[in-house]
This record gives sequence, C-alpha cells and structure tokens, in this order.
Amino acid sequence: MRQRDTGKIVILTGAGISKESGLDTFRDPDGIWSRVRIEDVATPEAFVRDPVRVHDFYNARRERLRAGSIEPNAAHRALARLQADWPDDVLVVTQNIDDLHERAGTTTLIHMHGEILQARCQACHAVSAWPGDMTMESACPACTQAGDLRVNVVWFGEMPFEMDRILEALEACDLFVAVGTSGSVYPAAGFVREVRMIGRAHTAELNLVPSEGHSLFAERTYGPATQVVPDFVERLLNEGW
Ligand code: BJW
Repeated sequence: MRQRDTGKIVILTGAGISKESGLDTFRDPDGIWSRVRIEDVATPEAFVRDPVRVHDFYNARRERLRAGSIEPNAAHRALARLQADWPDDVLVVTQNIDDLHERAGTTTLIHMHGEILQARCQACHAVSAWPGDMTMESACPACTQAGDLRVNVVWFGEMPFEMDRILEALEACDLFVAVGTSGSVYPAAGFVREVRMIGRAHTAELNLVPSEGHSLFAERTYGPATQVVPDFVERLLNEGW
C-alpha cells in the first residue's frame, strides 16, 4: 500500500462514469430523459398511477445491465484501485443504480439513489436482491405478499439513502471529487457547496463537459471518464493533491 501525508477522500459519481460501459446518461441529447418523461417513470406518483409502466421501464434497464456486453470500465477500475490502495480513506458515493462500481471491486460505496438490482416491499419494507423482471404479481421474498414490490431506487421527491453518513463524510473530507455528473439533481448537486463551506478540502470535477456547478470546483478536467479518471487516480497515488 502506498503512503501519503493526509486525507479523507469522497468521490461522487454519476451516470457519465458508466456511459462508456454502454449505459445511457439522463440529460445528454441521447439520454434517458430524451425518450421518457420523468413524471411518467421516476416519481412516486407515477408508480401509483401506472405501476406496470414503471416496472417495464426498470425491467428494460435491468435487462440492459445484465447484458454480457455491459462491464465496468477503466474509470470504475481506477476508483476501485484507489480504494484498494487507501482502504480507510476513500468513500465512493454513487448516484448510479447500476452495480458497475461493485463489479470493479469498490467495497466502501453508498448508492444514494438506490440499486436497480434490489426490490423493496412497501408492505414489510424488506429489501431483497432482485436480478430479474418485477411485475405486479411478484411476491416479496420476506413476507410473501404479492403486489407490493417496487424497485429500490430513489425517485424525485423521495429522500436519498444514507444522507447522514454522506454529510458526515463530506464534513470530514480533504478531497472531494465529482465524476460524470451534470450537477442538476439535489442534494448531490449541492455537495461541492457543503464541502466549500467547511473550507478545508480540495475540490475537483472530472466530466465530459463543464457541469452546472463547475465554477465551484477548484480543479476541473474535461474528457471521457475512461481517460481522465485513471489519469487523476495515477496522479493522486503518485503525487497526492
Ligand atoms: C460523461 C461521459 C463520459 C457523459 N465521461 N462524463 C428545486 C431546486 C432544488 C431542488 C429541487 C427543486 N425542485 C425539486 C428539487 C429536489 C429534486 C431535484 O434536485 N430536482 C432538480 C431537477 C431541480 N431532488 C429530489 O427530489 C431528490 N430528493 C430530495 O431532494 O429529497 C429531499 C432532501 C432534502 C434535503 C436533503 C436531502 C434530501 C431525489 C432525487 C432522485 C433522483 N433520481 C434519479 C432517478 C433514480 C433512479 C433511476 O436511475 O431511474 O437519479 S433522476 C437521475 O438524475 C438519476 C441520477 O442519479 C440523477 C443525476 O443524474 P446524473 O448522474 O448527474 O446524470 P446526467 O445525465 O444528468 O449527467 C451525466 C453527466 O455525465 C453529464 O454532465 C455528461 O456530460 C457527463 N458524461 N458521458 C464523463 N463518457
């Protein structure tokens, strides 16, 4: 393991890190929100109104994720390597619901917007692994009740997961890095402000193009994640920040 002087690192990732693995982003011109409306598939109201449509939307994305061609890319692997080298100091907070960070080897990871490969029972609140299709007939593995399962993701208007743990890590960090996120969805979009308010940490944005909050980052590097993330990690491991 390499040694260095200081610091805790929080890395926030978004859909851009999985783009070169073959998964769509949301707000790019060819992104998911160019094909479906948020109000139809990604709110609790949409699920009440038309659960079959919402299940179908996530079933199709689950099937895509399971396709043999979808693998972690060099950016996921670089973050896993950073965490393996500095296991006590690196927390990855992802907005992504895919499992590519885990498959790359990242272990200290928060899925703040949930996981598409999990089901949550609205009757007993149990969370279960759910690799296949989900329908209105699907039964909860814990309470056996059918018809109450939903995908375990965070829709608009719902509270993201593990916010207390995330805010604590942001307060304690010395380096905050945002990778592949447009900075348009809160509370994640506000993390850089939280970190700056405390005033100690270095902040870096790695993205294809400047995000909405780009001017808040002290350091900005633009290019495909598979190039800029491994370069950034190599620099961190060799020179620190
Ligand atoms: C590349 C690349 C390559 C491409 N390499 N880069 C008014 C003001 C402020 C807030 C609100 C408001 N009205 C409502 C709100 C709150 C709302 C919100 O933020 N709305 C905004 C639209 C304004 N937020 C919420 O409701 C959240 N909950 C909440 O706030 O609870 C209350 C609370 C209060 C206080 C504290 C804490 C909580 C919940 C948000 C849930 C978001 N859910 C989704 C769907 C999840 C399930 C699913 O996947 O279907 O999460 S929406 C979608 O957006 C998904 C993503 O995680 C999220 C962020 O998107 P992301 O990852 O940034 O993707 P893109 O596509 O936007 O950007 C990709 C970037 O990658 C781009 O910049 C590209 O350039 C780049 N890129 N290729 C590197 N190869």
